[in-house]
Amino acid sequence: MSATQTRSNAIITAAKVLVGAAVVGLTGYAISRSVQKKRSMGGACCGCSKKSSASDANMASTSAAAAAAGSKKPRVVFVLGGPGAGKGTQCAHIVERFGFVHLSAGDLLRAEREKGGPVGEMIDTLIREGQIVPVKVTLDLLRSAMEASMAQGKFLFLIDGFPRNQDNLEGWNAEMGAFAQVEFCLMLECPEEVMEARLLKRGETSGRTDDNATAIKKRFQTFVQATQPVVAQFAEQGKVRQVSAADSVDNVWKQIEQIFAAVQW
Ligand code: UP5
Ligand code: MG
Repeated sequence: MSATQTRSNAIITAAKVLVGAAVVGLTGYAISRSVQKKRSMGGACCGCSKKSSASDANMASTSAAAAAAGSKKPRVVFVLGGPGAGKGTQCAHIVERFGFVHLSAGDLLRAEREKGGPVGEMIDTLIREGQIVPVKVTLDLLRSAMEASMAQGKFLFLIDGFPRNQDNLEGWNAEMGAFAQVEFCLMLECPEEVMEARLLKRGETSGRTDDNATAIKKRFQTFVQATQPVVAQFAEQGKVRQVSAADSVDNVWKQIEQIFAAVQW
């Protein structure tokens, strides 16, 4: 193993320990809130006969978020597709035409990386390697951004580039499942050679640390191994709307516009 790889592994391990500690801290916080709430209700969970349990902790944090935003549920469309499929490009059109809030998980992570520290270093390393950041980090960023928009009365969200693997999906379901309504997953289907050409072209000016031939290959591998199985699960539930994304921006948009226009937002 090279010195660079050893250092990268050490950063990832240290940051995962930190993220793990944060999870324990947050879970403890949620449990203590849950216990306090139940104590004030005489030990019953909600006035029903169900016994209180620590496993209600997730529900406690979820319902706290829901209460903070009032009773209206956010409606979410996940936008998935390989690296360079055009997720960000098409999300901009959807925002303009249908008034969604666009949250790119990758953009949120890149902004968080700029804050530095061990978590920033972990994000930096994982993005360069085309690997997926632990769900706790991404979900905290997504939830904060959603809550900020909901406080302004915005309830329609495009979540771009998430969930990317099983860990992401399970984290979302546990933390947000009861809080947000997932309408469908928009899947941008595009051959690798088309995506690669787009990303290499963009890499000439983007400054993105993962827009180079080596990182692009790793991103493709991660997409096939980790993200496509998640899309397959949405498909089993009849929740995938697929478009062919290899065409021009305008022609891809025409397909997407029809899909969104068919829904009452
Ligand atoms: N372009 C777009 N559409 C075109 C078209 N129809 N015809 C011709 N050109 C087109 O487009 C890419 C380029 O192609 C642009 O130059 C565009 O003009 C052109 P873009 O719209 O940016 O495509 P997009 O699919 O958004 O590509 P992006 O590179 O953003 O996809 P990734 O999924 O790789 O990137 P993301 O930012 O989502 O994630 C980056 C990394 O963050 C991940 O690899 C991972 O390490 C990490 N991450 C997580 O760990 N967890 C998450 O939940 C999310 C990200
Ligand atoms: Mg993008």
